[in-house]
Amino acid sequence: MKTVFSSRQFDHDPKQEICDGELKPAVEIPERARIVLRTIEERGLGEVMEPEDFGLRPLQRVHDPEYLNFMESFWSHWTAAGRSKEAFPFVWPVRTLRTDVAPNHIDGLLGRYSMDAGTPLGEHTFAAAKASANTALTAAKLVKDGETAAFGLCRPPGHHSGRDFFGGYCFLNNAAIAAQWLRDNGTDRVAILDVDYHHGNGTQSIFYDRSDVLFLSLHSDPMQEYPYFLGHEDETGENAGTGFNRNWPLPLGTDWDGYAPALEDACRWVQVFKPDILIVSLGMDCFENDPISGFKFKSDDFTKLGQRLSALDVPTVFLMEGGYAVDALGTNCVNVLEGFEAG
Ligand code: OKP
Ligand code: ZN
Repeated sequence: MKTVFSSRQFDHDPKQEICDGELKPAVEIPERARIVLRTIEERGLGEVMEPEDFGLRPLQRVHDPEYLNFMESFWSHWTAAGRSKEAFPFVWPVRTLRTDVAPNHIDGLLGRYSMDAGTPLGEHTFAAAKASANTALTAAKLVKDGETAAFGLCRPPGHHSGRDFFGGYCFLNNAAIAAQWLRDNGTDRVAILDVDYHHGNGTQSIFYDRSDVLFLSLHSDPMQEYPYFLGHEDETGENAGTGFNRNWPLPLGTDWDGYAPALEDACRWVQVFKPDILIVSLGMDCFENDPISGFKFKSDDFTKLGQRLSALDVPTVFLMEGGYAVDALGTNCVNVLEGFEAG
């Protein structure tokens, strides 16, 4: 299987994040990509190639132009306000506050275009996020042009980012951008299966009213896990998209035996939908030793996941999302991809 990655993706290098009432070392770090690259090489998964530059157009098909302008100009506004370190939002337009007027001040704009205070934004963040989106697009193109599967080593990840906001370590929704690009380039039906430990709220929201892109997500129950405000079982789509969104919220402590029946269910939905291409939002944070997560996958379970997806017999684009047990991340990720190839 071919892997796509750009060294520009290393340039988003956050130092700290707000977590548990403290500033802690960031977990969504460049080392995540390094260990995956090293394991791909060690295990001979296949060629690693640079992404093509698809320009702004595919990003504009998913994200709000004002949001993209904000991201593009963020660092110059931030430094003009006298700040030099990475930024965190701290005020949001919640119920009773106005969203119909955009403030001028950078602190107001940070709140307008974000969902949480846990996602550091630095000088090179948006350049890295664009490279990550190009990685996703290039992997999608490989599969559209006939590869059985391809791996986009995306980081920063994408699935929490919506049409006009960043959050959950995500700035551009790589899976949504790839899905929309496929739809715009001759692919009729796209399914997105999100197996990251966290619900893919951004991806769900982007396709919620559409029947041409099926969104399926298995994740930790939002009653007790980030992102808390989306990902329940009763969210099944709206308008034309009614019935084209499915969530499997699972309890803390879920292991492979608890996960497998939900995965079977999701696989049946894929089979009924008959996508031309499947996009897998591939998080490895269901791993038992993940520092911020609460599931109990062993490394071998990731192989089983890959094998089960392979049995769907659909051309598949794997796009990396989360996974923060850095030492095991390469093994767990390549286990999925090798499991898919062997299955
Ligand atoms: C991104 B992805 C822990 C804070 C957790 C958000 C988690 C984002 C996960 N104190 N912050 O889905 O892996
Ligand atoms: Zn996650």
